[in-house]
Amino acid sequence: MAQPRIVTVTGAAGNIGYALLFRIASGQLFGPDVPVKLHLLEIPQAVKAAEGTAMELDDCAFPLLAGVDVFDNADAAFQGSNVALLVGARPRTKGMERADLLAANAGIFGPQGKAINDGAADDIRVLVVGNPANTNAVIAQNAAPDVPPERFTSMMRLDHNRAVSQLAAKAGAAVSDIKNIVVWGNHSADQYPDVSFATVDGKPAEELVSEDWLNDYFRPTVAKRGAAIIEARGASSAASAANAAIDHVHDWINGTPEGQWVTGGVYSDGSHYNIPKGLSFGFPVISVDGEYQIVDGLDLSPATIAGIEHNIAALQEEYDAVKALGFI
Ligand code: NAX
Repeated sequence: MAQPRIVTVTGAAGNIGYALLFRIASGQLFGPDVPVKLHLLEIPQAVKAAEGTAMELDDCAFPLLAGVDVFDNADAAFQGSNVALLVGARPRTKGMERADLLAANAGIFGPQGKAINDGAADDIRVLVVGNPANTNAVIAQNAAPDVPPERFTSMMRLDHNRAVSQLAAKAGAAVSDIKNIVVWGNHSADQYPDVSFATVDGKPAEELVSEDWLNDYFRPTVAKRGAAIIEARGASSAASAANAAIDHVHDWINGTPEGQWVTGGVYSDGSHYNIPKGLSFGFPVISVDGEYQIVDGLDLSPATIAGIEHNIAALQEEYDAVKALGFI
């Protein structure tokens, strides 16, 4: 059997972690022929819970699972990692200022980025899920100067999947008939879900849905879906977030289907769509030979450009704030 791939999952005892780990162990991240070894990273208070999850993983007797180790130390947890899923984060609590939130998360994602820099495998691929995901990815990436910046990504795939599902329902089409939606920008209510280039069973989506539906229902529904889930379930998205994380990494490693893009929160090198260098931004991406590439040269409508500019402003403000605080 092939050498096991090491996957480090932070926040392993949390809700998303619980929805994620069993699917990774069953082979859904890399594919059905690749064994995996799981490294679970938690804060000391949650190590016991993570150990309980590790026991359950053992009890599944997954043929592809080559082992599970639990850590409360980032340097050890990222040693030899091929994939890092950074899920654990500091949530915003009542009365917390944005600067405090960014600082608390910099205290998590800075050291984790450094541990990845110092100990992960050369092919390390990082997906940041913990919010604010885009800026946490920037913090981790800046703490890892020896890792190519494109290896640090942020999760926009849940927003993408939500957009696909909404358009399919409206068009009365199968999800598999929807192609080339993109959600530009930030995993927040600022995001700009865009169907300008989308097709439904080969037909342009904009011929099937009205401008009013797009403005009044589609975009706000996709952008505020996380809040709607909390309202309905009394808890935030967990299985759908885990599913999106698996989609993101699976496609990164195994490639996107011919002629189709997905949305990825990826590093901006400053050369695409006037997005400033250094941001982690939701772009249309394809994956070729194990690397996400930004789909370039799309002819953007004025509305899309305005949506992108709004997201640049929001993310640049967070970027400038963490820079001013000395975290990058
Ligand atoms: P939970 O609160 O259930 O779990 C978080 C876990 O992270 C806890 O077990 C905690 O002990 C652990 N943790 C905290 N600091 C840590 C550290 N320094 N090292 C390792 N572990 C640490 O949250 P959950 O529902 O699992 O959500 C996790 C994160 O995903 C949150 O930040 C959430 O906002 C974010 N989300 C991001 C989404 C996206 O699309 N980008 C969507 C879903 C989700 O809202």
